[in-house]
Amino acid sequence: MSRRRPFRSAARSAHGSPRRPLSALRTPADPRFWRSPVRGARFTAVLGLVLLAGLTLVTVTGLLSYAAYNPGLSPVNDKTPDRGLLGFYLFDWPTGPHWLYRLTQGLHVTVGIALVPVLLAKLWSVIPRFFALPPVRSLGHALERISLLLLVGGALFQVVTGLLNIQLDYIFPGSFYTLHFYGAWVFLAGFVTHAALKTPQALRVVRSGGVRRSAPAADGAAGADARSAAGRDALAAPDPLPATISRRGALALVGAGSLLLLLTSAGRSFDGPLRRLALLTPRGGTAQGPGPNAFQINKTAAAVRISPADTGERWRLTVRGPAGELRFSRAELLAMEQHEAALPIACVEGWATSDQLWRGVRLSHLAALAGFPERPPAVFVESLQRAGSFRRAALRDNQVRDDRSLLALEVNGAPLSPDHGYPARIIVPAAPGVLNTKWVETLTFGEL
Ligand SMILES: Nc1nc2c(c(=O)[nH]1)N[C@H]1C(S)=C(S)[C@@H](COP(=O)(O)O)O[C@H]1N2
Ligand SMILES: [Mo]
Repeated sequence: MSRRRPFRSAARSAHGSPRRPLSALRTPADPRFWRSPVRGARFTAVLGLVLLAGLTLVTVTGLLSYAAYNPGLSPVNDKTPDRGLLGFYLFDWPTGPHWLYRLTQGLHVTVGIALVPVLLAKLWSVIPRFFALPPVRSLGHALERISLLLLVGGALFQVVTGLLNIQLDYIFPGSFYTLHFYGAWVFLAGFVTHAALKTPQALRVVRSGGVRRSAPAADGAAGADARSAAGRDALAAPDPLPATISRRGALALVGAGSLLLLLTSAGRSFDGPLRRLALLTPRGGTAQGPGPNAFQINKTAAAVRISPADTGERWRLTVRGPAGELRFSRAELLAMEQHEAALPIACVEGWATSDQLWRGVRLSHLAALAGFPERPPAVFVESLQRAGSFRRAALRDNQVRDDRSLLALEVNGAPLSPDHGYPARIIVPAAPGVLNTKWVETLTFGEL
C-alpha cells in the first residue's frame, strides 16, 4: 500500500475520491483490477451453499422428468436413443401419488428460475479467479479448472435452453430433450467435482463467520484458493473501492431477486388467483374463467388445424390388438362403463392445472377389448392431429393398468371442449402432460 501512496494523493480529485490513472493499465489478471468491496470468501460461500442445495434439487427433479417421459419406449418417446450409459438410472415412472409430476416438474422449473440471480451473483463473485495467472499451476489445478468449464458452461447452457423451452421459443437446433439431457450430464460432472472440492471450505467459512477469524494453517489445496497462506481472503479485492452496499445488503438483494422470481413464477402450477401472480411466465398472469373446461390449454385445436369436421359425426376411435382392429364412435364409447378420476395436467414446462374431474373409459378396459383381458400391456397413442409435435405418445403397462388412466370423454361434468381434446383424450395419473394425448384417433396395444 505504502508503495502507491504518492500516486494516490497526487491523483486525488476535487471530491477526494481516490482516482488512479495507472489503474487503467491493470489487466483483469491483476487482482487489483477487481475493486468491488462486496467480493469475498463468505459472500461466495453463502451463494455456493444455496446453489449446492438448490441445484441438487433442480438436477434430481430434472433427471426424474426425463424418466417420467418413458424414454424406454422406443422409438416414439425417445428423443435421445444414444443416451447409452447416461440412462443407467432410468426406472418405471409410477402412477402415484397422482400429483407426482406436478410436484417434481413444478419444483424443477420454478426453483430453476428462482436460482438464476443466485447463479449470476455467484459467477460474478468469482470472476477474478477466471482471469488469474498462471492459468494452470499444477495437475490438480488443471483438473479443477476443467471441471469449472463444465460447471459454468453446463449451468449457463441448461438455464438458457430451459428458459427458452418454457418460454416456448424453440429456436435451438435439435430436440430440447436431447440438448437438455446431455447438458445436464456435462453440468453434473462439473457440479459434483466442484462441490466435492469446495463444500468443506464453504462450510468452514460460513461457520466461522468469515475468513479472517478462521485458522489459516489447516487448509488443503482447495482452501488455498479462497485464502492465501497468510490467511487473507483471496476472493476479496486487495484494493477495494469504497462500499456502496454491504455484503449482507448485496446478499439480501440477490435473495430479494430470487423471491420476486419465485412469486412471479410459482403461481402457474395452480389454478385460480395464484395463476394471476405468475406474471413472468407463459401460462400465468391470467386466471382461467369459470366453467367446466376453463382451465389451462396448451395448444388449441385451431393452432394445430383441427376442424369440427375432423371431430364430428365421422370421427371413430380405432383400437388395435390381438383381437384385431375395432372402431368405436363417441356414442359407443359413452355407452361403455364410465369411470371418474380427479387428475391434473402437469406440463414439462412447469405449469400445471389443479385436479380436474375427468370421466371416460378405462384404458385397461380398452386393452381388454383389444385382446388383453388379463395384464394390459403398453399402448401407442396417435392423435388425429396431422402437423406439429406431441401427436403420438407411448404409455407403459403400469400406466395402462392404473384404474385412473382414462380415455376421457368429459371433464368436470361437461363434454371435453375442442381445445381440451374433444372427442377423446388420454389422462394418466402422475404423468407429464405431453403423454396426455388430445384428439385421440388410434390406440395400439402391445409390447413396445
Ligand atoms: N394431440 C396433441 N395432444 C397433446 C398436445 C398436443 O400438442 N397435441 N400437447 C400435450 C401437452 S405438451 C400438454 S402439457 C397437454 C396439455 O393439455 P391441455 O391443453 O388440455 O391443458 O396436452 C398434451 N396433449
Ligand atoms: Mo406439455
